[in-house]
Amino acid sequence: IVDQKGGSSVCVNQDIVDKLSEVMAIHQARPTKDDMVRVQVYHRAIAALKRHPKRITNRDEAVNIMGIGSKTADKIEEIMVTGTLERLKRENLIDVKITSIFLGIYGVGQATAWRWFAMGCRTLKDVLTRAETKKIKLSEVQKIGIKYYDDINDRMPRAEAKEIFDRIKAIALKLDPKLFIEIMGSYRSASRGKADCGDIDILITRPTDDGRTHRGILRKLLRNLHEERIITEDLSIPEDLDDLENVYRGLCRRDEHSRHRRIDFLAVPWRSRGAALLYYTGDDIFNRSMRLKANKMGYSLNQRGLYAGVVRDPHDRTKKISEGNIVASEAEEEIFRILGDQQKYHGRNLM
Ligand code: DCP
Ligand code: MG
Ligand code: MN
Repeated sequence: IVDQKGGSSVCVNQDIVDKLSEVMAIHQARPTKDDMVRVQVYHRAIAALKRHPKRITNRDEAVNIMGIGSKTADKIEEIMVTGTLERLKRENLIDVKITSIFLGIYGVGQATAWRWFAMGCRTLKDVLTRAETKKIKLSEVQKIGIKYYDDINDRMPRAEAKEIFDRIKAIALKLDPKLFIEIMGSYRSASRGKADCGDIDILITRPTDDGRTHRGILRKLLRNLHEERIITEDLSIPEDLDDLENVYRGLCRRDEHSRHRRIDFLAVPWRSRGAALLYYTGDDIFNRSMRLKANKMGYSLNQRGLYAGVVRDPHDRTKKISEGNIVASEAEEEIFRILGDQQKYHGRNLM
């Protein structure tokens, strides 16, 4: 079973992490709401275990770790005592194994993977054959996802991410020397200490004190990167490339002998840079816990800023009745200060 995030760093409780990851993959492959909830539960527990510096020796130690509930602690105990989980021996894992192959295709989600499995597809070749006979309609993005399947599912050494980023940064600064361009994601987050990156995440913005913005820069930059053959494929191009706030996803490579790598650009208005830095550094578990903490304190946090006085529809928590007022967005430090001192635990270098 492939770990979708490819988390390769080894920790002192690695055997437990591995078994829990196997159970998580079972839920990940199946399309019910209940399975989706369980994926979150395991994802959180695994992240907490990876951060825990000491070897766990009994159930009590497990249950005392933030992010690990009593049912997960039971499972951890079972792994410690028996070396595995009864559940894993009982399961017929064929659907899990096959759908996890399909989920590795960029642009394929759980519903599609499941549908293809139910149609009888067992390999990528089966999918391509059915696409030829028009039984399956592949999107352009899914076609790219299959063509570069191995490259996209591989992780790159940090040094390669840095090399590609440095070239991009030089090109970007030629377009506008005042541009703020930084590499984010797993590369930036020091405490995560990963030796490799799943993709390259780049944040773009620009100070506005001279009355100018980064409007239009992303369009020019992408054109140059295509010309330089650094970007090789577009996966998602924003509707309006000239907006100040934009997300672009694509593939890139260092040179024609290198593998293709995933690359994301996030452009944000200068005033949102703190919230954007915070969000885009992650990881996703950390972000979720920060958002939860904000909600508990009566705030609302997203990649644009920290808001007070947001009123949500009690019947649909995703709907906002009132937008609230922005209380912090320009500096990461300010958001951390209001929400409490979490940066030490996360080990960031604040910008
Ligand atoms: N992010 C998030 N929630 C998501 C996806 C992303 O909060 N569902 C945020 C946190 C991530 C950042 O965006 O750190 C970048 O997303 P990536 O998917 O690129 O993840 P990482 O860079 O953290 O890991 P990887 O090395 O696998 O790219
Ligand atoms: Mg990343
Ligand atoms: Mn990314």
